[in-house]
Amino acid sequence: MTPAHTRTEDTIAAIATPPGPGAIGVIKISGREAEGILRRLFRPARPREHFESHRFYYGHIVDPDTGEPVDEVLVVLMRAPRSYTREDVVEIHAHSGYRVLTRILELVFRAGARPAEPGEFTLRAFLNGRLDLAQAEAVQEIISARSDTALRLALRQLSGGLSERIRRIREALLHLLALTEVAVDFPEEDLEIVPPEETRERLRKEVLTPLEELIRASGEGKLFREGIAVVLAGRPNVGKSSLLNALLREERAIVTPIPGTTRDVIEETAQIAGLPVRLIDTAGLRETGDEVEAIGVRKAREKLEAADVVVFLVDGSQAPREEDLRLYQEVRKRPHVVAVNKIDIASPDTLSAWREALPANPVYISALKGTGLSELSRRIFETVIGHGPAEPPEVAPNLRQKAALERAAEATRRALALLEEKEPLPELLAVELREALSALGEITGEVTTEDLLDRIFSTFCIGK
Ligand SMILES: Nc1nc2c(ncn2[C@@H]2O[C@H](COP(=O)(O)OP(=O)(O)OP(=O)(O)O)[C@@H](O)[C@H]2O)c(=O)[nH]1
Ligand SMILES: [Mg+2]
Repeated sequence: MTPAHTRTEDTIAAIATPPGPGAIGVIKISGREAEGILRRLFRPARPREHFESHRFYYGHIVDPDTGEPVDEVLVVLMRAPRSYTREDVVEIHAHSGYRVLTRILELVFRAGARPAEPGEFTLRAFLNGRLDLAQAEAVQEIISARSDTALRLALRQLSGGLSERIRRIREALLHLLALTEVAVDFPEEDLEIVPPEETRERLRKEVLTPLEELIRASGEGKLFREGIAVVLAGRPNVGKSSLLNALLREERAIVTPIPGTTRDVIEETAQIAGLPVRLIDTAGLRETGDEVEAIGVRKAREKLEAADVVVFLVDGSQAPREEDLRLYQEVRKRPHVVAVNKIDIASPDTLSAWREALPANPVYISALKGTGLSELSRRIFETVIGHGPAEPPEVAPNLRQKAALERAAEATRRALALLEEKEPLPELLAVELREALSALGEITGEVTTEDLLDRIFSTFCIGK
């Protein structure tokens, strides 16, 4: 099939709301036939010749062949260019039932539209210049945001936060490229038009440093967007499930004084300092003859391997045992926080024994009473981010954007290396600056390929 972005002449349509019964379901139509299709299928409650843009009209969708009403609806026509795609857009707000919506959609197709491909509405918004590529990607990120912070980051990207920074870096590069090209064209003048030190200084300050900041922000942004996996591990009965419940503020896992209570992996999502966290409670780690528990222990070890952070829990009311220390050797290979639990019933003796037994600086908590939990949260945050809870980054490039930023940074570093030489060749310098520019162009979409567009928009849902 020809890729969607080469068929922008077509009028496209799709159901824009999630499937399933609900109060309203929306069918979206975009393209030059949109208004014609509306006129063929919609019978307004009061007959009218003209539809004003951006106004709701009440009436019925009617099968033009039989005259039979299909549903009672509200419709709105948004004339180009004041619409999401910058084309004429019609929305039909019908009742959300599977059969109702598919019947209306069939009528819309019969009247001249074709099914929209995933992300095709947003693709058109991009092709028609309403959004740049980074903003188009932000649309998808808004939809899939799983925390308040992720949502805020995506909204900022949609309103052009990232694009603006890229634009500034590109401008600096373009300026330096222009100067370099003068040097290529008038070699007798040499690079002396601009002394290499000054070019170097500007490249570093206006290009490399901002690029490196964005690359770093991308790493943090990913954590805020996708969240982290925190595994609660330790011997049986140390209070892992109690801690899970305390952090969730809900009785999610069964807690009993019997060692070996949890046998399966329990996962729940919470937020720690704005970070979406998957909390994973596991079976207490021990040798066991019980077949079911043994499977649980195996699963717990698998989870340990995949954790972003392990909270290694010990029972502070009992003296350290050799098993604890052995388990700790396992855990310490992973990013971890040690938590000494049950401090509400621990004696000073056992607590100081723990202090000596463990090399790491533990957090003292009581899962039962809820003490020490904010300190524990802070330490979890620190372990993954490398510093304490702070404002998430202003903008957070995604993986695709990060790869392009890294290419641009590499080219900039090569340019800087060239400028270290005694007589830098302007031709070579220009090559690197152009490479950096083209990498940045891929982020906002000045430079695109069919492949790139397909890759980005095929991850969208249909109707967006
Ligand atoms: N006093 C006190 N008791 C606690 C604390 N945390 C847990 N307990 C008790 O310790 C016992 C075991 O708690 P669980 O949360 O089931 O322990 P677990 O680590 O999940 O145990 P397994 O699932 O068997 O591995 C229960 O009786 C809890 O009430 C605490 O901070 N203080
Ligand atoms: Mg448990």
